[in-house]
Parts: sequence; structure tokens; C-alpha cells
Amino acid sequence: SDPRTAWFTQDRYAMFIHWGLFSQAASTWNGKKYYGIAEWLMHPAMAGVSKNDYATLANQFDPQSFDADAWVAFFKRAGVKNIVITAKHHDGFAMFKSKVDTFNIVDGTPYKRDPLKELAQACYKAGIRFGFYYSQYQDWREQGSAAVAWDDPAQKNSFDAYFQHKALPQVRELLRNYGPISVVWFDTPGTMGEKYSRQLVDLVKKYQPQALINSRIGNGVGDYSTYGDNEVPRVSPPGVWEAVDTTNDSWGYSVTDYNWKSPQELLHRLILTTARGGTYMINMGPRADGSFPDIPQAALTEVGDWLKRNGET
Ligand code: JFZ
Repeated sequence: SDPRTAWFTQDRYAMFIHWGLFSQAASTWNGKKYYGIAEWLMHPAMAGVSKNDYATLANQFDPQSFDADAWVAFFKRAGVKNIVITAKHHDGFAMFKSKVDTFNIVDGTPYKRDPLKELAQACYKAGIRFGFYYSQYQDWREQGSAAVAWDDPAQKNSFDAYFQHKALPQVRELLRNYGPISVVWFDTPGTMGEKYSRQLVDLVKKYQPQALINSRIGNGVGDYSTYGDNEVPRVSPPGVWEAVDTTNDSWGYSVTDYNWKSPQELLHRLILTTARGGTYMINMGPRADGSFPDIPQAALTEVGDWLKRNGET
């Protein structure tokens, strides 16, 4: 088997973390509650928030309860070996210090700290692998990206301009400033051309040749296949693959979604996936203040305790 992917198939269990400005809104806008994936609140399919109104969330984003060591202690107890956290989701907000765009957590919020830096270091110390999610195609802030709904037809900026001036340099920052990266998790490639997928691969290979890239980079150039969402394949797919799943029906924290999976369900899905040769990545959406909601935290702790009792960690 491929030595580059050996750790991935051996470790089998990872945690996905969706955290960003959308966690602050938590599926509500102007007193109205929405049900659906909380990180899509801005989209016309949900609340349909303008770029400027959405950006005001940054003024209040101040995760004083964020504690990288406490998060890592939880990852250990849960029994996961790798984590993937949203560095920039479709809303275009960077959860890390970026010189490319001031719409980031250090330059654009009262918090002024880089939680990804703290988390990457805490993971490294504890022997947990660290990976990041980056929405390379959809960026609802950017004219000419996949932000059709918000695009101003009078402006002529192209996808290429967004990609060269924001996506590529931000991915470069993430590859250079956060230590060893396990996985670069791209998403929703849409109609993005193959040359863009290839430019991202080249960048990852240049700075972090050991990092794995998921199939959602688009155009078949990833290192492993991501299934989902919330889909456990019924047959064993060939090659290296993962199933991504979440603890309720949303990825980002939502005050309207109580459809939590029980510890038994989560464990069943983990076992089904790994029995078929896949890696299971389970998502948690922390609150905007950096704390974890109790129910999924308790459920994943129970799964981790079961794994430990059964000699799996
Ligand atoms: C994407 C995102 O749009 C979403 O917000 C979240 O980050 C999730 C993990 O990924 O949504 C998708 C992408 C692909 C599929 C489903 C939802 N799919 O292939 O079934």
C-alpha cells in the first residue's frame, strides 16, 4: 500500500470542526430562526444575508472560552487521531491571521488572536494530527467566485482574480505557518477548471508534500475519496476513502437543531465505515464562544470511552 496514505487508513477516526462567523449567528437572523446547515445561513436558500450585513458578525466574534488545550484533551478522550477545522468556509471569513485579506479573525474581530495557530500547536504537542478545510471555489464575499447570488454584473472581476489573489495565497499561508499538515480538505469544486485543482496540488506538494488532499479538490486529482455527506457507503469502495458525518443535521453550530445522533448511532456508523475499510470523520460545531455543546460532546466522549475499553485506542 501507499506509504503516504498508510497513517490515514490505520488511524480511521477523525474529527471535523466547523467554526466561523456562522457559529455566531447559529441559524438565526434578525430574530428569525432557520433550520438547515447553519454555515449556509448567508445563502439565499436560507436567510439571504447581504455581504455587509453578514460582515457585522465579525464585530461581535470574541471566543473567550476557546482553549486549545481543552479542545485537544477532548479530541484525545474522544479517541480521534486527526482533526480537520474550517480555516475558511463559503462565507469567505478566515479563521486565521491572513495578510491577504483583513476579513480574518485577527484583523477583523475583537478577539485578535489566531485560534488555528494555538490549536495546531496544541495538537502537535499532544500527537494529534492537524488538517484544515478551505473552500477554494465558493467564496460568497468575492466577486467572480461562485458567489452568483451576490455578484454585481457591473463589475468584471473573474474567478481567476479571486483564485490568484485570495484562495491560492491563503492556502499558501496555511501551508507555511501552522506546522505539519495532515490533510488539506477542499470542498464543493463546482465547475472549477482542472488547472485550478492542479495549481492547488502543486502548492500543497511544494510546502507539505506529505499532506493528503481529499477528492473535493475536484477534477480527480485528490489522494483519497470523500463520501457524503452523512453517507455510509453500503459496499466497500475501492481505494482510500472517508465518510464524513455530523452529530446532528448541521455542520456549524445551530440553536434550532436538536436532532443529535446518540452515542450508539455514532459508534454504529463509525464501525460500519471502518469495517468497510474507510475512515470516519465526525463533525462537531463549537459555539461562537469556543465552547462545545454538551450533547454531542458527551456522546463523542462516550464513543471514545467505548473504544478505549475495547482496546481500539
Ligand atoms: C459541503 C458544504 O457546502 C457544507 O457547508 C459542509 O461544509 C459540508 C461538509 O460540505 O456540503 C456538501 C458537499 C458535498 C455533498 C454534500 C454536501 N455531497 O457530495 O453529498
